[in-house]
Amino acid sequence: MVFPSHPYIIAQQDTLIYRVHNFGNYDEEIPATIRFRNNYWDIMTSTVQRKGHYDYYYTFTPTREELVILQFWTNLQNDAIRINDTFPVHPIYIFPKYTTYGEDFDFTTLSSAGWSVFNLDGDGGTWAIYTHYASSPYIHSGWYTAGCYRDTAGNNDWLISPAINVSAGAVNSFGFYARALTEDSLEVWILSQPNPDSVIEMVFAKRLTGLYTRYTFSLDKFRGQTAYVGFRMVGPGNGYVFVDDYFVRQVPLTENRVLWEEFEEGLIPPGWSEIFGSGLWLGGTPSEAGVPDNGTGALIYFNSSAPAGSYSGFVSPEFRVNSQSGCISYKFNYYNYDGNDSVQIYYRINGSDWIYHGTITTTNGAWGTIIGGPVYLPQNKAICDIQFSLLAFSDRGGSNIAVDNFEVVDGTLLDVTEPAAKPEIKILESRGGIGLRVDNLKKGVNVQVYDAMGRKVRELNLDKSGEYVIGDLPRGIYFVSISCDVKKGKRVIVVK
Ligand SMILES: [Ca+2]
Ligand SMILES: [Ca+2]
Ligand SMILES: [Ca+2]
Ligand SMILES: [Ca+2]
Repeated sequence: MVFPSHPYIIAQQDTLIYRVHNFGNYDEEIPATIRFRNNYWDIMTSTVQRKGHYDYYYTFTPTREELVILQFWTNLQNDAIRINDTFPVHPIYIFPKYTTYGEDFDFTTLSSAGWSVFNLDGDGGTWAIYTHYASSPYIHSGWYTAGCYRDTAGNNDWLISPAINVSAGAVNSFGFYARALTEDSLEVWILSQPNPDSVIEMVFAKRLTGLYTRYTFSLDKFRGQTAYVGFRMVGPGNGYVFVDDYFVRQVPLTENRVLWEEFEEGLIPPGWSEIFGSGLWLGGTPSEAGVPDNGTGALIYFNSSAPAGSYSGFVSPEFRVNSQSGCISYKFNYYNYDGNDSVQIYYRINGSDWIYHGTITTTNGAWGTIIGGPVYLPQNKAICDIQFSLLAFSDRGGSNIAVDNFEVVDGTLLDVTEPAAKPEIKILESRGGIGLRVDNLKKGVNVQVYDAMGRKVRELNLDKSGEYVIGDLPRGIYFVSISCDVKKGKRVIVVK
């Protein structure tokens, strides 16, 4: 088998070559079977001449991020050596759409691919490429993986990636699969130079188990800079840590976009994450989501069959904006056929508390477009780090909520004029209740309080600035929704 187009990336056409050799003394017609994922094809090669070979080309265009199983075998009845007729099971990894660097560690050495290794503990064990063999199937894809062997006296071994030019004109992220032999610790750092002395930030520190797990991280706080990713094996080890199928993904940004996501991976996209819930936001095709095809491929959806009141946040990368306009706006495709399930839209600036910006419910049987904003940025800060969150609530109904083509722009998407002094509502914890302080109010606001089960427990309309207390609430966690765009407020409240 020959892999001329690796790495394999969603939406890019790929080719595999199955090469049938005939080492015998006679020309042969050789029946063969190809396995791709769980599909099998019986093929008859044209005549394979004695001492010659025949190339069978298989072309495909990947549509989701996944491990694909390949296998190939011929079927000569009278062959004396059957074992060499089968190409062993060979998993290839399909990288995300817009992968600009995909490393399966299968056809290279670490140094020739631009990776550097620092064995700072000075023992014999460090990062290298390890192979798959029958008793040690430690690869994620192909036959090889990067790995680090322990030393019982302690480990401080770095594997540092090639340089990443974190583009100001792209949504930048990286990801990888990692596991331990049994249990061992791995750290992941962002570096400014290919050297362990130049650490900027630790993004990951975890005791890995023996299962390969996908981890992804945004690089959009480093837009316009050069970064390196450093994998560090730490602590006394039990065996190996392995890293395979590392990638850098850079989604191009056009016009005034500052964030863009198409959700083509069939998984949580690189750099995005889920908070509060687990496995309630899912990637997939429209049919997997149970929604009509909107014509733009895969999407992300919220499982509304979860117990009523279940909720989960779907969080964008934190992305750096050097705003020309002083405000941002957002837009996405949305589908929610029926029920009492809903999505609350939040954003935050420079790591502030989450700020509520609106609630969307059903779309009456058709895909709709949600447009929000403008969201004004702090006037004294030209560069801001921004993040969005979609907090969805389940009604245990059958109709899921689907989202696609999420975009944030620098500027406005609608011709909306906002008042100069923005309304501001501060939410305060108050014994047995929730306190509100309201300033700069020009038109009425509607305030709704939900309990942790998603039930609305209070609603009030405020028409002037001042202080208010929503009292007589049992102890617990409450969500506070406010109907207009306000500057700052703490939205998740614990009543004691
Ligand atoms: Ca070492
Ligand atoms: Ca591999
Ligand atoms: Ca899509
Ligand atoms: Ca629904």
